[in-house]
Amino acid sequence: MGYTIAEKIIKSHLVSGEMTPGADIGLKIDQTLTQDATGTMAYLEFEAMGIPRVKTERSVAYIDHNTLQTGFENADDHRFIQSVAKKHGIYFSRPGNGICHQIHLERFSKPGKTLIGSDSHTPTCGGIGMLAIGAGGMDVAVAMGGGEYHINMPKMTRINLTGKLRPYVSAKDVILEVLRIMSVKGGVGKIIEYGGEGVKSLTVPERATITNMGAELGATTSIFPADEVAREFLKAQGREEDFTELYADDDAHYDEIINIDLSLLKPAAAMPHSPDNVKSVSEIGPIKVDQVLIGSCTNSSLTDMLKVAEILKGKTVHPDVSLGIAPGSKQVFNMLADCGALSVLIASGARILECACGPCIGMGQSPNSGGISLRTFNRNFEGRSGTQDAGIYLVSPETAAASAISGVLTDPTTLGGELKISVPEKFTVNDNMIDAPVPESEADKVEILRGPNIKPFPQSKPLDDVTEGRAVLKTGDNITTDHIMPAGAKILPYRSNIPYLSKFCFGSVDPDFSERCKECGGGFIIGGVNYGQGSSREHAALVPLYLGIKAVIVKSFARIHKANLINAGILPLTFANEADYDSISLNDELVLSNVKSGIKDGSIKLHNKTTGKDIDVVVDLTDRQKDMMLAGGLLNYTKKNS
Ligand code: MIC
Ligand code: SF4
Repeated sequence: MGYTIAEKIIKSHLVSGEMTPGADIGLKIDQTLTQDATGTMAYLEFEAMGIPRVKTERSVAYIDHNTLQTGFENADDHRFIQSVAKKHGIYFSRPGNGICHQIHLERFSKPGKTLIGSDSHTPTCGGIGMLAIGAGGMDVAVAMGGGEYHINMPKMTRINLTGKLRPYVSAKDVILEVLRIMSVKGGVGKIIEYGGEGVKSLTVPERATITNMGAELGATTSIFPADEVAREFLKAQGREEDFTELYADDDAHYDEIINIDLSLLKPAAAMPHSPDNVKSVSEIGPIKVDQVLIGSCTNSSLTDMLKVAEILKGKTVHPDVSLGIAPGSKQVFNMLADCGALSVLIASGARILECACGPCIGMGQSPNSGGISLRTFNRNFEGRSGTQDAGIYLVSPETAAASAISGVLTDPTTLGGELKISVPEKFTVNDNMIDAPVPESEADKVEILRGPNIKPFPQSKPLDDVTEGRAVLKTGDNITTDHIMPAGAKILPYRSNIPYLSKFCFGSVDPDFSERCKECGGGFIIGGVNYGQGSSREHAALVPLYLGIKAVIVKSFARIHKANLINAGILPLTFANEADYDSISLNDELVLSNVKSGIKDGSIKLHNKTTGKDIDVVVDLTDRQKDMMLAGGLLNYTKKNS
């Protein structure tokens, strides 16, 4: 039997384990990326490992998230990351150069290679045939040090694309359709591969929009074949030598097949407050819009921006709408300026934002109270925009631009005609904002610049065999890491200060959580299905660790968060019988007995002292994860084994 694209890459990078679905596999990692909101912690962890030089083919540190500098904290973190990068062999993309995923795709992506990044949208580079996976910062630190990256061998889903998108229907509408079909938990434990005749009609940036938002499916990653279109993209970037052809074998086996006819798709929107709450724009109707934002790692390519400029040409943004546009990279920004499209955007009244994540992570541009904001981004979780009662709709650049002019949600296909843009054959290549590290022989001379905001991160200890505590929180389903550890302009500057961050943990779910943990000396969190979906931020594990959380007991977990809990030495448990979720209430006193042998055997007894009930909980860990839990987390495990 033949192999899928992902299986081919896994096979050529397999260091340990067997390629059977669910089994633990260790992969050799060729490239890593970090961004600044997760990077400071990842590099502190890398330093703690004591390895002088990264062992990957290419590691890049980007500054793109924390670029609103309202105090010294962010700038200090940037300096810290810059100095660590210089010393330890990491390329450094300076603030202003753009969003990590967009730049990585343009300048460093290579079909057939492996990439892990401390950001959940790392699968963007799957658009060119890389196996690109989002991970916790500690996993990235280990990979930089030459260690394997472990995942459970995913199942393979094939999405067959036929036909061709109609004018004004966009790659974003394709992934919104996939989200509608599969839901935010439909991709858990799977790699989503795209294939079929329809693939040829999609450019690499369009493919990258689709793989980027595969993160919202909960998928391990998404990937497209590396075909002639991929070769052309690399050639346009002056990197044709980085091309390798990569297709699935004709007789490759897929566990699931989904067919999508591109020609039937309509412009769509994900309605508040979940990326899978998808309807067609025409079905939702012409709701009044207060804000439109175009950009983010999902939709900020030159193609996206040129389409927007074409729609805005000669028009003025509606008086009741604020339109913000953030090109994804300096390359995109430069080329927009050179071809005159930037002038069109400015003339329309758009507020041009710097090339960065910006409003996508709540760094500015929060909507008005109860405002409706259309965004070309990938997440619309409640409160993420910085305005708790705002309603965020995720749409394509075409829908965003058409609605910015009309002031109401507008189906762009009603504009009629063709949407003609011309993308140059050669991109403008200027890597002057990417600094190379110093040679190893000069590393000693580089001083690490540590600002006062950088505090030591919490160290975990092995769990006691009898672990007691209260249920300090009980949540519902689909809790995101934005709920656990919110982002936004006010809190993000403290990503390297866990004690300060801890005050905001679960703030929007239960404002007393942090205080309660302090009073009770920590305890247990009880949750529903898909607990920890969304961002890869390991702070959503490190902060609970700091607050004394010993175990999280839920109906099911999202992949990256579960790995982050294990890395932090917090026990991830699931109910053997989901109905038992109802038998635990807030503040109940719980006891886990036989923890150590239970970790080895896969099941632990949970006793609810308050109600007297015994509950079976499952410890679903690979052998390596069991050893990690027994050692007290990844850093202790790595120290023990090196
Ligand atoms: C996000 O989109 O939520 C982020 C900010 O990019 C995160 C990483 C973070 O929290 O720093 C992600 O997606 O992993
Ligand atoms: Fe940045 Fe938003 Fe992309 Fe996250 S999803 S990397 S915050 S642009």
